[in-house]
Amino acid sequence: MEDLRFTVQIYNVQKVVEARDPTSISLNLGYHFGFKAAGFYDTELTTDYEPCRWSSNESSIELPGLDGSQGATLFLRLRRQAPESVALLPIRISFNGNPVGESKPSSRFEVTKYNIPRALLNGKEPNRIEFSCSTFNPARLGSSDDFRELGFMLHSVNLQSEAPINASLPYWLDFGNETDAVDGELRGFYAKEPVSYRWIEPAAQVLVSRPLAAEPGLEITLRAVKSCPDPNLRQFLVLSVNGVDVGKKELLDRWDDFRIYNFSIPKEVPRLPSTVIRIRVDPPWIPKSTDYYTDDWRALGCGIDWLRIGGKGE
Ligand SMILES: [Ca+2]
Repeated sequence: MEDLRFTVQIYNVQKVVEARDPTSISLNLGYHFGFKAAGFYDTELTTDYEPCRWSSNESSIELPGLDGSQGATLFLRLRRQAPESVALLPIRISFNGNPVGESKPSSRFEVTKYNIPRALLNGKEPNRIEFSCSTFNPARLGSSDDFRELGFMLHSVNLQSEAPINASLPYWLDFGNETDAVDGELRGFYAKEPVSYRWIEPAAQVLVSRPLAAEPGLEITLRAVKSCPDPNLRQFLVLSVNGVDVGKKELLDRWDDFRIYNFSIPKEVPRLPSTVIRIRVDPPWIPKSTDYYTDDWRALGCGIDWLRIGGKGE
């Protein structure tokens, strides 16, 4: 069988919990240089310490082949930052030589996505993404001593097959990973913690650009931890998939003791082109100034290490 996915991370060996996932290809430009890329400057850190690479006016990346029997979604996490006097034209994006869209990123990193019809996907040959954009030269504008021609800042790229999620092609998302916000569009998540997980707000959402297969017996598994360290405050994890509740489980551990929670996906859950998972913690932990447990005053749902959708009991 052809591979549908692999994820590349080279700087944290611990997080490779599962074998290669064949349904998507993820690339973090900050840390990974294994794929052929042209027209990008060396890695640097933004003022928010996010790794990225500036592009020049023409740039490209070659990703490996991805199963061509389904279409795919291309996700880009990028931003653009230029002096106000610079008129920025949209970035033109093509895929294997065909235009697939334009991007007008803001000055904050945001994820944009593009539909890649299956006719454009290469199964065995590399898939080439090309960017074309206007540039500016900070030194020439007198705003710094940087003489480079700068286009946009790219953080990461993900090419995700639209193959339905089933027992043989599960979906896997590692929170706290460098590309997690691209691999599953995240809402209601706080910034990554250094040890590869994220806290959520009282409610959060993961949008997966793949449908659930029609087959029965699928389940969602999360590795999570309770936020409130006070054992007298009982907190429950409440999950819904595509708007249908799939269960409520008490969060049993605290501090650093993550635990695995399973939720069956009933057949009543609609099968949609994208799958929306809503995660709620009831009640959330909203620390009071008198709490001696913490110096963290955020409203916290729970901590989540990873999420998986696949066959039961694997
Ligand atoms: Ca993790």
